[in-house]
Amino acid sequence: MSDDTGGSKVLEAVEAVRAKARGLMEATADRKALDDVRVALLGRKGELTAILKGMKDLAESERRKVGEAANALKGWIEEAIGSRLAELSRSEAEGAAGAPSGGPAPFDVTLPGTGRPAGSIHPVTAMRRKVEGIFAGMGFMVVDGPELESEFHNFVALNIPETHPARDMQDTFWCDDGQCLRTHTSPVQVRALIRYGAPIRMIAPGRCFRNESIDASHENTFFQVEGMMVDSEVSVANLIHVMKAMLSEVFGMDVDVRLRPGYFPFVEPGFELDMRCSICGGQGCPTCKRSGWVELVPCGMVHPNVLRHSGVDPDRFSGFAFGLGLTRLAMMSYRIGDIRVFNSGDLRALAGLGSASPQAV
Ligand code: FA5
Repeated sequence: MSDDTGGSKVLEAVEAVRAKARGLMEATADRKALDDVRVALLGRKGELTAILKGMKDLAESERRKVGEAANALKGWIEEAIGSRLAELSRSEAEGAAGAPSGGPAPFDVTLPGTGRPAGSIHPVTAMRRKVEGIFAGMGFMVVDGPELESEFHNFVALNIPETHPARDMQDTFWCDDGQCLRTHTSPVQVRALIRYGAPIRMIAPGRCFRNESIDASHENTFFQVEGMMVDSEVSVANLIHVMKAMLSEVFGMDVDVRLRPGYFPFVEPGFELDMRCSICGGQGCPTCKRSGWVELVPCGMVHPNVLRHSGVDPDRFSGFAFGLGLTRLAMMSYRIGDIRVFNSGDLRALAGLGSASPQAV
């Protein structure tokens, strides 16, 4: 005979409470709802509490079985409430972060980006590229030389021996090993002649250095473009033609220039080609030292001694050379009144300059 005093029914009730508890907990949307579930199941008048209280009416043998099942369910419910509470706390925290009134706004992929300011080509680089293009069109090759130069290439081969007064005009920075920061791009004339021989048409853009006082038109670091054409019948007429062709290409129209005699130990005869100041239109300003003219292209016919130093026979070949002040050309072209802007790193001064079209004077 069975001694079932209702224990199997109570076990069924325990399982029914477990199923109900699972459903209720999954449906809870917040802490308050979860607490209500806890009270409904485990509170003083809760369903599981009622089962536990009713155990006293069961037979001894059933009480233990039902007790174990009911206590296991109690443990399960408490654990389930704990994990559901953790889930609810996490989503509440995420909701607060995304709420318009607290924390950063939620990420919206449809909003326009904040954008990054686009960089631009430095005006000196833009001008160098333009000049290279112009000379390439006239059959000149573009060559490069070292910024740290030997005394031979920077001075001696250019007809400026150690005691020559012309050295005073190009004071520079010397290394212990006798090399110097080149004062001009002219040493590349010598290097190119030694390497390629004559006939030759070349330009050599590059950085130069001088130890001198800085003002609106003088920097200790600036750019030049050296140019040279050596062939069997090159004359001053060729020099003038090439200079005018280059400047009118750069400025997009005929520019006002003047030639005056100039002295450089490595050319004979030597000239200074000046351009009417585009900053003041020739009225006089700090950039042109109030003269209305900016010294732009010193030039001349290559001195026979330079050809000799470079292994070229001056009886067979002649040529012209020039040293264009590239930084000053960029100043004129982009109407930048102070050379110090170029090395200042001030983006307000440089932004967009290099991508603008060069201005006619
Ligand atoms: C020379 O440097 C010669 N090597 C040029 C040359 C080459 C003459 C070939 C004949 C034949 P000069 O010292 O004048 O010359 O400089 C040439 C140009 O460089 C100047 O006209 C000027 O535009 C620019 N320049 C010179 N010094 C500075 C400086 N401190 N800051 C900015 N630009 C400078």
